Amino acid sequence: MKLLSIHRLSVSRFKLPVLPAILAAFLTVILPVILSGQILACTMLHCARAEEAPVPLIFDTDMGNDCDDALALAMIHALQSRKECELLAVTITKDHELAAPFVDCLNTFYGRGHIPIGVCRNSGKTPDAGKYNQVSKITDNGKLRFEHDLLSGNNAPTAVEVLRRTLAQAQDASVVVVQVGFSTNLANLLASPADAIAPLSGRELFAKKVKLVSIMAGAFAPIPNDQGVLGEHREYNVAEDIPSIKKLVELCDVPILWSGFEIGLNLTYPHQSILQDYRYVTHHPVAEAYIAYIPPPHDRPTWDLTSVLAAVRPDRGYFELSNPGTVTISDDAISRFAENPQGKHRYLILKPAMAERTREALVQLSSQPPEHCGSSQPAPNHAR
Ligand SMILES: [Ca+2]
Ligand SMILES: [Ca+2]
Repeated sequence: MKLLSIHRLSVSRFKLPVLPAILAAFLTVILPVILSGQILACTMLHCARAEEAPVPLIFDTDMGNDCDDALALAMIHALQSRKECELLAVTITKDHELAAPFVDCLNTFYGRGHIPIGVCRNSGKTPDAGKYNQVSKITDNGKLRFEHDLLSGNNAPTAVEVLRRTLAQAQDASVVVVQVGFSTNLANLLASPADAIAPLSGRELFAKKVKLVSIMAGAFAPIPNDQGVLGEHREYNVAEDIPSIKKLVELCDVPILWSGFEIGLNLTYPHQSILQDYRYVTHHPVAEAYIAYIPPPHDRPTWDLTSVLAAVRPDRGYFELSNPGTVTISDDAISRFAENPQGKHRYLILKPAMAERTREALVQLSSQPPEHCGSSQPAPNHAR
């Protein structure tokens, strides 16, 4: 008993002075070390982010053939406002003179109407007007609803000229090209000779300046046909210009990241977002384009948006990637992938568990208001 009580006493004596000492040591020595470590880590993270240059990006689009091109361009502007990318130029593969004005209209809406636009004239690729590019022509009381100064693609330079000039001015191995239409422009660029703009051939220029092509094309999983039977899929961007995508695959010396048809198909854009998230202005060119293309309620696949997200935010776990390999395109527009450790191609994989988070990122980015919205300032003067 005595021993026990002595023991108890010694324990309580031990506790009384030692616990506050431990607490004091924790507060004065250990906690500051932890906090400073965290602050240091945060500072390093912040610095790393701040020093990380925005991804220089070229957007090559068949604007007007489906509304995902418009959503994808809106996303690029949001990512540029977040300093995650810089849109260097837009080139167009839809051979109709209203595609370029609609692109300029969107760029101007987001305060960047000065961005160069190049067109593919007389290619004969989808020469119809499309369902929404005429949104750029809508007037209210005699004034354009969506201000812009490129009123016809006939007034724009060719895509090859814009691509050559943009790449010639870029840093080596820096540019990401996001191609979400046909491969017509890139094939023409890769076949272009040296000229007054650059002493390199198109292929040399591309290999020197481009670090990645992020392309929405092909299919890398079985796709249901009209009867619901799974099989190989002749994807639209491939089928519309088979010789050009074959040329791209053959002559492109930099990695290509493929977003197959199945990715956007399994990530549909919620039409509720079109009805609700773009109401920060009375008229929104992206929402009006979507509605002109196919009115809600319809959840359109996000094909082209996925190629933007994968290009600008590659490390955020939105997608998994295939092993390296090589894609080949058949004469009847089927894309096939063969694994090969030396291959320069990978394709995106969407696991069901990732879908909701990835979809929400696409929705939030494409519906993000422009920098000048919410302030009393109009869009900057250089916007046109
Ligand atoms: Ca303009
Ligand atoms: Ca497209």
